[in-house]
Amino acid sequence: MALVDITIPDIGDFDEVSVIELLVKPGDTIKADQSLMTVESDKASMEIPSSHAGVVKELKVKLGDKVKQGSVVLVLEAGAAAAAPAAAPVSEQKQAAAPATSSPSATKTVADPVPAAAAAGPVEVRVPDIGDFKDVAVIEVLVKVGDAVKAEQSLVTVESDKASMEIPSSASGVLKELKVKLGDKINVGDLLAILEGSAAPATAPALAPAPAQAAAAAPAASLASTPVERVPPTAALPAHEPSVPSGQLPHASPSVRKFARELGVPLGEVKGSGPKDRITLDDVQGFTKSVMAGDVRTQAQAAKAPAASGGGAGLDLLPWPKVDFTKFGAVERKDLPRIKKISGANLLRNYVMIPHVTNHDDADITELEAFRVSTNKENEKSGLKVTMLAFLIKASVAALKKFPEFNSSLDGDQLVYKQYYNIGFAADTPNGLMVPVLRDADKKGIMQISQEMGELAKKARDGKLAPAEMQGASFTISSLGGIGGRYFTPIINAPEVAILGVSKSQMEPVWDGKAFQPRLMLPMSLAWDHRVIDGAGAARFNAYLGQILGDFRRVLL
Ligand code: CAO
Repeated sequence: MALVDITIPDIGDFDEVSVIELLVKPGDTIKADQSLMTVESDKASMEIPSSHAGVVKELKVKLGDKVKQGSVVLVLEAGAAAAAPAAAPVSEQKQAAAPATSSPSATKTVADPVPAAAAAGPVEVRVPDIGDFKDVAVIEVLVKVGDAVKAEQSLVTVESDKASMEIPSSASGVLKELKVKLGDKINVGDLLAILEGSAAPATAPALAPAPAQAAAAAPAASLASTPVERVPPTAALPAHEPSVPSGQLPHASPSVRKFARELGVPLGEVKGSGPKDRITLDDVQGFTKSVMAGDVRTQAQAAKAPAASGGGAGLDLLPWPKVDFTKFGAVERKDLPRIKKISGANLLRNYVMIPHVTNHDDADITELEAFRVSTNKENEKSGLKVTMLAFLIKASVAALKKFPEFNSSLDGDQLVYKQYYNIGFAADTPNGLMVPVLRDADKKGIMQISQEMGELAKKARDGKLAPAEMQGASFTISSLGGIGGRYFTPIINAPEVAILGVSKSQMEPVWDGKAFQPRLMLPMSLAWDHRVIDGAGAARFNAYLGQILGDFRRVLL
């Protein structure tokens, strides 16, 4: 088995190009013409093909190395196939291709160096030698009519499926006419642009004639451009199958790649806005801005900070602290009651999954409380006590009717508006929090609501609530008024979208425009799901509720 040095073939005018990607590794079995690595200049990127089939013995270059024509990049143990290589060794090709005699057709395409004296008239800029490539697409137009163009300034970017390159101007001047547009297919010698007032420098680039032999002798895989002196950077495009280990290379011109590399932007993560999702300079800039603004993270950043990586893949919180409490004093352990275990899991889910907001407000219940007390006095003998919560349920139904989204549930991208008004109310029981549901509150009077509530609350305390009596609520009220406190943030009982928390009312001085009046004020805390309800809606709901509680006759309106 012969060891063969694989060298960089003729790559045109490039003195040195950087190795930006290695596509094979020692031990790999490769075919003739298979891409070994990608090299890049500031104008073009190209893949370097293997001239032989065989097994990679040694890589002679690493990422970032500069290589040029003739550099040994790899040692290959040539296989049987090597006996009849698809491509002649590069050194042979070069010899065969070396004579810089122009083919007639190439000569036709050459824009000879323009003497400065003759530079005033229009100058045709043509597509230089682009090697074996035919019909490459214009994917970017980098100048516009009226632009002052310098010699060697890139005019357009063209791309095949194997490489991209920028086509430079062979002269300087003002761009009078652009002869190509996006999507055009171009070939060597095609007229690209007309410049006016050209003053081609003594070193004005001429287009490289493609040696006739090059095309004949070079294998399909070779980089067949053979530029002559003063040739602008052009790259022949290798006609070989790319072999990219992990997915496709991002679509971008060499200058964009260079720019991205300088900024440390991972091109594979940038979404291209150009034709065929090609990444433009603007895309790279936009991506950089987004990362800087914290709108997106690169995969590398996300890997370093998985907690904030998003994607909904869990909260990734710190582990719960494990403390040996006995180190600090005596302790007693008891199992969490069954209801607390169940309600705890529900509360946690609701707390974490719902974007809660709570609006606090006060309702003036001075008259309502007076009415409630007198009603209870009147009904003392019946034994039925009217509670403030019964009024709150009735007032809430009126507000739910006026603001129906509060009586809805989120189901995917839809809101389910309920036509029923079943009100859950939090009940404090020896076993923990339970939420019995008072059905069809809209169809019941205060007395009936008070009575049913009392029965449900008793059942809850006695642990006798049937599952059906805790289901089907469309809105919930949690009243701590009988206990105390001022405002709190209740947790929404999913899949409901709002919950009203009520705290202990107390007499407060309220300004009536002339003087402070003693008024009984009820603190209300309305927590709502911001996916469904907006702050303004919540404020209106609270205000309306306050109006009803302030004057219950409004329920009738
Ligand atoms: N402001 C001031 N006093 C109030 C009041 C309020 N907002 N609400 C009720 N009260 C008074 C009542 O007037 C009653 O006083 P009187 O005995 O002098 O008439 C006293 O507080 C007790 O009321 P109650 O508790 O018997 O009746 P209720 O309708 O207010 O409440 C129930 C019933 C089942 C909701 C209640 O017993 C209960 O369990 N509350 C706790 C709810 C809870 O735990 N919420 C938190 C959930 S989140 O963890």
